[in-house]
Amino acid sequence: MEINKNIYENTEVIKDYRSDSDSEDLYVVMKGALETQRTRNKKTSETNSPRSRCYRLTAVCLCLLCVLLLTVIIVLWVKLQTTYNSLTAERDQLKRKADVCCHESKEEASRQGWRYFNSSMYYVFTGRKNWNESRQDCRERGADLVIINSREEQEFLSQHLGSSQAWIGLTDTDSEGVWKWVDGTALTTGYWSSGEPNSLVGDEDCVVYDFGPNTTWNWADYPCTRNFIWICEKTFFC
Ligand code: 2F8
Ligand code: CA
Repeated sequence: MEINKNIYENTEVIKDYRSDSDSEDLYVVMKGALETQRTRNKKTSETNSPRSRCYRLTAVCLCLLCVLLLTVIIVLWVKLQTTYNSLTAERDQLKRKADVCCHESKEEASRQGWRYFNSSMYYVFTGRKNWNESRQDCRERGADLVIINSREEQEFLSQHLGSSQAWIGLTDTDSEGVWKWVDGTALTTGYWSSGEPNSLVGDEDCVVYDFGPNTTWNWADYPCTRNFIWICEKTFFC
C-alpha cells in the first residue's frame, strides 16, 4: 500500500513538473500502473475476505461430497453387478440341471410305456377304479387324469391308447352342468357322444373316454363311483 501511495504521489509530482512529451508519457504509464495495482489490491482484499473464504470452504466441501457420493455409487454398482452376474450364472446352472432332470424323467416315463404327444406323456392304466381313486393313482405318479385341450389331443388318445372306457379329468361335481377339468379350468370344447351328457342314471358327474370306433365324439358322463380304467397325463417343460 505504501509503495502504491508513493507511486501515486510521484506521479502527481511528475505531472506538476512535466515539461515535454517524455514526462507526459511517463505520467500516463505510471498512472496506468497505479490503476492496475489498485485493481489488484481490491481483488486481493476481496479474495481474502471471510465471506469468500467461507465460499471456498463450501465449494471444497461440496466437491469432496461429490467425490464421496461418486465413490459410493461406483462401489455399489460394482457390488450389484457382481451379485447379478453370480445369480445369473446360478440360475443358468439350475436351468441346465432342471433340463437334464426333465429329459431323464421323460426318458424314464417312455421306458415305462408312457406315450409322448405335444409336451405331455400319457398312460392308460388297466386296473379298474372309481374316478377319485383313479385320480389319486395318477397323482401318486406325478401326473393327473388327462385334460383334453384340443381335437389333436383327443384323437391322439384314440389312436394310441387302448380299447375300453377310461376316466378322464373332467367333472361337474362342484356344480351340476358346469364341467371343469382337474386343474380347475372350465371346459371349452367337449367331444361328447351323441346324446351326452345325459345324467341318465341320476348323478353322472364324471366323464369317460370311450375307446370305440368314433375317435372324436366319444365322451359320456357316468356316476363317479363306477369302476373303469383311467388315463393319466404328465406334462413336461423340456
Ligand atoms: O350306465 C349309465 C350310462 O348308460 C349308458 O351307457 C352304457 C348311457 N349311454 C347311452 O344311453 C347311449 C350313458 O349315457 C350312461 O351314462
Ligand atoms: Ca351319461
